[in-house]
Amino acid sequence: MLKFYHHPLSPIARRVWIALLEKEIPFEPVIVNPKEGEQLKPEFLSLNPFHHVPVVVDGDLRILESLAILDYLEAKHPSPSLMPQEPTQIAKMRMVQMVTTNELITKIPALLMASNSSELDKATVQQITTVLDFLTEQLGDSAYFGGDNLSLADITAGTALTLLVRLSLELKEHRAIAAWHERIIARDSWQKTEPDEDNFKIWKKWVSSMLKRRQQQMARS
Ligand SMILES: N[C@@H](CCC(=O)N[C@@H](CS)C(=O)NCC(=O)O)C(=O)O
Repeated sequence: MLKFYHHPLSPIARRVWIALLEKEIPFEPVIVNPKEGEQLKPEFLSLNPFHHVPVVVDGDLRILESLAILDYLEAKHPSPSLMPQEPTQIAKMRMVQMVTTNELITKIPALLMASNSSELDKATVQQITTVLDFLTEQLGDSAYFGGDNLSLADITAGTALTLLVRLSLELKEHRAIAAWHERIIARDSWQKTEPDEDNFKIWKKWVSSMLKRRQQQMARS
């Protein structure tokens, strides 16, 4: 059976978790707890030398990088499809995945360090607004980024947006995205993978202290 190395509070591993649930692929979960430094142990480093979850092991094949894993799952288990077939929709899907990954997830530290969105610096607010404007344009009048059905774009953008909203991001200026977000979080796969309040607080505290430690290390060097 496919082995899924992850941590339930990792927003990036959650992309793969949701795809596994949406496709109803049987898997064996293996929890790698970064709080205990488990991602740095030799056993895990032999799977991912960059010490990140998620990792998937399917038979002899080991795959790291969440987007590569999503592509593999789609190719190996094409039904139900999470990949549009039409060239324009494929391009849109990949753009949404990459913009979310490169332009939005990078803003998580700023949102974490601010107790609410009014404390954010102007450049961060502008960047998030630009991403939300872009997502609005890509969504258009569709229910999902890939058209009528959920796609890998919704999974990648949806796991990021859900987290940012929990960290106080407001979507009221982006009504189409707010409605799409409501649609996404109502799905079983989102409900089953959403951390409860206690675990969310633990994650926030842990990531904040890790970021503070990194800032101090950088200031010293
Ligand atoms: N580019 C990687 C990033 C994965 C990633 O950053 N995972 C984080 C959890 S969200 C992690 O494992 N951090 C632990 C560490 O870096 O030591 C992917 O898409 O799979």
